[in-house]
Amino acid sequence: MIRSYQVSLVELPLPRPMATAIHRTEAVYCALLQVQTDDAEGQSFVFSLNRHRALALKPMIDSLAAIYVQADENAVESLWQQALADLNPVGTQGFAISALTAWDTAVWDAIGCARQMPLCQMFGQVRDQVPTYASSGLWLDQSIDELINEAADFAAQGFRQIKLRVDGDIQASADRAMALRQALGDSIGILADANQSLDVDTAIQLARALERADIVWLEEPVIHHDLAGQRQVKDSSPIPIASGETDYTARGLEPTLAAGATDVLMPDLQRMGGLSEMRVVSDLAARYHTPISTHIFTEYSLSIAGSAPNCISVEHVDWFAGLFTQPVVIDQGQAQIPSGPGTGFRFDLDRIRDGLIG
Ligand code: SMN
Ligand code: MG
Repeated sequence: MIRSYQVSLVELPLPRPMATAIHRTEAVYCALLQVQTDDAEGQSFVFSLNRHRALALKPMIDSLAAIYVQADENAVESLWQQALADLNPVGTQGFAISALTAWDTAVWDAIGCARQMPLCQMFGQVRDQVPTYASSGLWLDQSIDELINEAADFAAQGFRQIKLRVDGDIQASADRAMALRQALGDSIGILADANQSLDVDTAIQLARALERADIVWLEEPVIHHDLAGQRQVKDSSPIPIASGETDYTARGLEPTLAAGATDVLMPDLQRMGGLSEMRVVSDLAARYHTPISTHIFTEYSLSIAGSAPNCISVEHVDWFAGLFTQPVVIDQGQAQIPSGPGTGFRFDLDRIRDGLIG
């Protein structure tokens, strides 16, 4: 039975400020959840790029305690359904789903820890490593020299793919991609993320301009709900399109799949509602013959990547490494699926104390 829980709020400064077409921040602000069952402690976190909003995550998480505390943790999927119904009056998107993510992920972790088994194994392990790409860098505000230096650092850390942020300045974006290609040679994959900043015509032109740099994919070319527009970009694009990080729950991603609007679906753990729904959305994507690549949350997404046959890669951001006792292990471009119990990642409680904001 789930007996008790605690929420802690932690600020993690970024090594380099993030700058995409729509995001700017110098730190990430995390809400950590620890859940005690009779047999184990389960852990999880969700986050915001904005300090005030991270503080607002705590009451949302508290609001689900009435569903989870005193419940049998093994009923985790049924608890998910109950929590979703309970959240219905405030809407099943946004922070409501973030709070559900925190509970669902921590409860799964507790189940895995109690059984001394990695979640990936409980979910049906299909691989012990998965391709990954370096994503916490190559921001829009960096000079070409800075991009090249950072890309070389990523290659030295063992990455074989990196993600560049692009925008509607087609010439500049293509020049930056080409400069990376020339500096890195052909052995490194370059992905490009436009963060929904383009109109359809600009996206089609940018995709053509990026073709010369042999890009792996163009991510979120247009606003996420313009599925007809994104389908048009996909149909005229010489390079694959990836999207999905902005939508909530598998139901929220099904229209993207049904519209044939993406080549690769990128579910985000915090926007799915936790590991239960990450499994659901992986299966759903498989029914549409669409591969998935998980969005950020590298540590926790590895349990899904190791068990979903249609998962082709995980995005790697190092922002959350400071929460954990051990890092994600990257070897020759592959992230290693953890072999410890639960998610395989435990909070470094001493280190976390330094960043506590609530
Ligand atoms: C991104 C967006 C928001 C938070 C982190 C990262 C970005 C990505 O779109 O895909 O890396
Ligand atoms: Mg993105």
